[in-house]
Amino acid sequence: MAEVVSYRREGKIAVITVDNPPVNALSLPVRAGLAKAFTEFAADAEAGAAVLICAGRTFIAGADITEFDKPIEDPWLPKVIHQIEDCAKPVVAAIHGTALGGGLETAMGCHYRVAVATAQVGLPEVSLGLLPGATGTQRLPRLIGVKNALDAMISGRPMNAKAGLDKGVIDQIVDGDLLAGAKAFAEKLLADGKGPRRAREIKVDAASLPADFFAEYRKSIARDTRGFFAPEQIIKCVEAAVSLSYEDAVARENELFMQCMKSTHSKAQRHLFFAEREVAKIPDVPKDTPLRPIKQVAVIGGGTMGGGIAMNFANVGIPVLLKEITQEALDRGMAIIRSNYEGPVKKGKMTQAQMDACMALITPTLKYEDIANADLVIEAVFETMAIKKEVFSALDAACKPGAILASNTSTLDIDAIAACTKRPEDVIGLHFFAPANVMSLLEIVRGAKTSKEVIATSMAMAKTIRKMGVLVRVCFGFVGNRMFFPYVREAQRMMLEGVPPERIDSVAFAWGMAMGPHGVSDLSGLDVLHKVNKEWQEKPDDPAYCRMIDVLVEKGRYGQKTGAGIYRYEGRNAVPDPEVAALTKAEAAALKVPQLEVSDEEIIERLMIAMINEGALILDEGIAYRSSDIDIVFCHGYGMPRYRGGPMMYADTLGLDKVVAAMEKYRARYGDLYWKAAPLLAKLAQSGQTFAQWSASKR
Ligand code: 3H9
Repeated sequence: MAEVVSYRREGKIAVITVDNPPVNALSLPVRAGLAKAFTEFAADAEAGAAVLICAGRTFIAGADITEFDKPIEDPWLPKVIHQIEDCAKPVVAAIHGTALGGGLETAMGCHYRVAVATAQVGLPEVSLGLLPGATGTQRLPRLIGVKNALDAMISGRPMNAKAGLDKGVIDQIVDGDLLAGAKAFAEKLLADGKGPRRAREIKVDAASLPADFFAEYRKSIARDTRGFFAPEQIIKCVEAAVSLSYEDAVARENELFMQCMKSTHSKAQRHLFFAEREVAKIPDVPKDTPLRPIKQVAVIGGGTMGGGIAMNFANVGIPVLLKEITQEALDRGMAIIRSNYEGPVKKGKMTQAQMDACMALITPTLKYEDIANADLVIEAVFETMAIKKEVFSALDAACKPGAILASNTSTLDIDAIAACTKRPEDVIGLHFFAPANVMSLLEIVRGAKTSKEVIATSMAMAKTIRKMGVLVRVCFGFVGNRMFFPYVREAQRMMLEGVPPERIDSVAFAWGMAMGPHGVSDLSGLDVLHKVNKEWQEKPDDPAYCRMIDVLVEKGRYGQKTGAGIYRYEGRNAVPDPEVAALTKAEAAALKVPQLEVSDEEIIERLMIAMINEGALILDEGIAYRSSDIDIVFCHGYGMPRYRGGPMMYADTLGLDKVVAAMEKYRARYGDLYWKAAPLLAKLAQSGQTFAQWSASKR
């Protein structure tokens, strides 16, 4: 096997190169290789200084995340970093690409750091449910100050080389060849008689911190980090940096890192990291499938959804035509888009010039002839099959051969839509989530006849517009909504059983959901859910099924948009409504629904397990390819917290035997209709497997 770390000397400068594709992660051979190379450097009397550099596309991008599920093997990273720092001769890190996590920690163990202008440096461990556990929590505050370091580690956001230079983590930006620049830097150190400069010896600037600094800092991040375990551990490490000796603080960092690494949160977040990369791999659509160029897009329907979809393309510089039926609707649509852009401009997140450039890329039109040249057309009209079919017939007539014809339907049969064109191979579902310009999920629905080229192009297009594209197959509601319905069903049923909706929502919120099921129902529109249920041909034969949605819709309570739904709204504030409580009580009596004492644990159990069982059916039917794809759908589209890893990962964490036992418990209470374990779930529970293992076995 080729050496992943090599040592050579060029004149007085030792060049230590890490070459471990794809991202030079610090796997055991790299750590061992670094330890060996720096031992060689220490012993090499001809070498006055060393440059640590990486081959390939990036400097070390972090610890090897795949190793965190296995026992730790020596040499552990902090040991290697201390060995580098303890070198008696100066060491310069030469950074390109992304020096992240353990990569930046290694660079901070070096005595000096130079970088090309395009490099990025950061400690993103928090997004994996971890903390920088190789002395990063101690070195970064020493180099850039406590507040800057906390901001960098709590957000996980990398900084560019210029920001790194300004803050003090980078010493020089190199123009031109990195190795030549780093060697010149090292030679100058030698010429100037400068030796090692150790970050650990810098004193943390604690004196300038107000007495209540950490308490205030905790408050300032509380909303954004709600429920997550790692951010608090990062703060504890920085408190240790301020109050303990370097050695004691590093020991504390190590202890807290281990707690993070073993936490279910980190396992879930690491699972999502790999899931988000795996999702792009489609077994029957090879990587080299030809892609169709997408240079002009058209969106049919200028409502809130259509406008949001159009913005995604304008944001990345792709011209979009927005087609409506009347001038009035078109003007309204363009006005909504304009006001959507004005928000970020006011907040300083976008410049006026950027907004103008985006607006200039969106062209309103009333004519189908204008879209003849579009490479991709996305229909976002009313969610009714008859209207969709009409639009697709018109598209078939108007669009050039090879154009991709997509529907933004959230539930309807893509094959039926495709069948009214002469080119079903060019038809696909692109299900955006509201608000379409904000939510990161894109369900890509392949029809029975959708071509591989169209699938591959759609997956690539998702990446271009910075969405997480998840490929699914046709069924009512696809993956997300099909699993969301049982979740709402249970929330609705518990309401009839006498559990106040606000309690169900607050328990779901405390579990980590961005919003409880009733709040979401009101936000999506009870009228929308009501209509979906009406169109659903296989709706469960159960008079209590989502009954309160129907009752409230009959009373004109559509949710937030009418100021009343399951809640009453004071502005955007949801307020429990005694009228709804009375209506629910009467309805429960009429339906003879027994009133129950339901514990918080049961609320979560019923909401989640109802979803998980549907997920198992979806996997068995091949609607989703692997369980981690489902997890992405819920973490990107339905406000599930990343530290749960998604519904299927949550099931795996609970243990599928426990999930089946819970199903049996409710089956005994409610019968077979909803609570019969899906065959795949039962099978895996019996064989002691997880959804993740089952998915991996299909590879
Ligand atoms: C850490 O450092 C802990 C320490 O503080 C303490 C230790 C004691 N390990 O994303 P891409 C794989 S925690 C293993 O598609 P890009 C990835 O799965 C770590 N594998 O490329 C993919 O594999 P495949 C802190 C990794 O160009 C392939 O590399 N560091 C790792 O879009 C290409 O990845 C981070 O959190 C890894 N660390 O983006 C950085 N990283 O081809 C994590 C990547 O089989 N990494 N892979 O699907 C990233 O953010 C991005 O990968 C990066 C490149 C920006 C580097």
